[in-house]
Amino acid sequence: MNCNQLLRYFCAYCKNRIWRLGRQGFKCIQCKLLVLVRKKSRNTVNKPNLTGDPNKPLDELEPVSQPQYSLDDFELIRVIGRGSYAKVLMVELKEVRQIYAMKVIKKALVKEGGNINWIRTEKHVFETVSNHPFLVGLHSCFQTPSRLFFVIEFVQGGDLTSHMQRERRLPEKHARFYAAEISLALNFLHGKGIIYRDLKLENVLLDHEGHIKLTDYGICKEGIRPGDTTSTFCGTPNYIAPEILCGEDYGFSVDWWSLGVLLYEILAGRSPFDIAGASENPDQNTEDYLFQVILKKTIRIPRSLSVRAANVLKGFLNRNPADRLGCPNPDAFTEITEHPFFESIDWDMLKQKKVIPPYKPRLSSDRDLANFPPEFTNEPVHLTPDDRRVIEKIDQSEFEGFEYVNPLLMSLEDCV
Ligand code: AFU
Repeated sequence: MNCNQLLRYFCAYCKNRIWRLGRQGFKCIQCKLLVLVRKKSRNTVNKPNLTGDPNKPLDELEPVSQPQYSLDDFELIRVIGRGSYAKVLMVELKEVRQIYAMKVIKKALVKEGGNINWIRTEKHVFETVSNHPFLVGLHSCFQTPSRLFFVIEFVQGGDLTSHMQRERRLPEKHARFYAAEISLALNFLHGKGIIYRDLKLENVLLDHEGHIKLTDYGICKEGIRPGDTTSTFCGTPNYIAPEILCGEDYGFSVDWWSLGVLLYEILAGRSPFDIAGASENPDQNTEDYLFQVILKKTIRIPRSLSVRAANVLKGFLNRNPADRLGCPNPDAFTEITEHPFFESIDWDMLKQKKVIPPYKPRLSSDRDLANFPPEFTNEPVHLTPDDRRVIEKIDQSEFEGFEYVNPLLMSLEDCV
């Protein structure tokens, strides 16, 4: 694939110029209606210009096979994260020397539970949210006999865990900015019928300017209409809402609880469920004990916080989801935007990324290591060679159609 293969395309419906790369079908950004493909190159351009002729005929269009990436297209640079099922690498797409994050999942592990739906969900959520300013977008997907690969836009500033390790706690003004951008991201997901279910410091990334981007859609729940509920027990212990712990059906409310926990953490410099001295007492170090604390212990708000901050925390950390800030009715988001804590936020400006972030990550180059967790920076990056006996047991039909390329993400900024 080559970035000089940018051709001229126009949406047959709204006549707007659209962009694509290689030989892939394309969706119009303006009306989001049509997927177009064209048989042959007419104008090969090096720099996109937006003044194409919208009246060019579309008669040369025909469906073509998707272009595909493979592991050979990437240089693996280093490990940046590791979860139970996946490893996340920093990689470079060699041809355009562009840095990406690559989530690598072993098919053998995916299949262990007999359920590969979460992979479909992760991919589908990526497709749904790519191009939202505060949600990490997908570049492409491909597979080898042993593994699945998600190539994800690289977010350069690292995550909020590392930021908090440097800062300990944030001034209310900074915390307000992050909480407000996260709220917009959550509200967008909810509007798409998606419960995020994994909001935590580690999943909040900062871009080069300091705007937030949420990542990791592996445990999202899709297809939730207002008022719908689900019941799977999942999440990261410290952030799990009481209604999940109680085994009750739950809805979007769980994400606002997690935002409460996260906002508490960045304002107070510790979790609302930390117990002083717990580390010395083994009984207080268990997950069960933590769950009891989440369910029952009175949450103490540090006196140093303003009344407004204390109130917004109490609002999100309300154990009754029906009374929780942002939850009671379908239009509950205005309850958040109109909360006194957010009074100084211009939500329209914020949505357009026009509010200047309180902190700009320091980056010397796009391979800068400053924001990397030290435990990973020395870890060698390589994928173990495929083992025939393992691969033979994999039902490859489960992964058919996993390949994907997102033409919108690849278009302008990455290819000029
Ligand atoms: C899907 C889980 C994690 C991810 C995707 C990302 C991602 C990204 C940059 C980073 C992650 C990044 C950059 C620097 C540091 C870190 C992450 C610091 C220590 C872990 C993360 N499922 N990851 N761009 N797109 N980390 N904690 O999407």
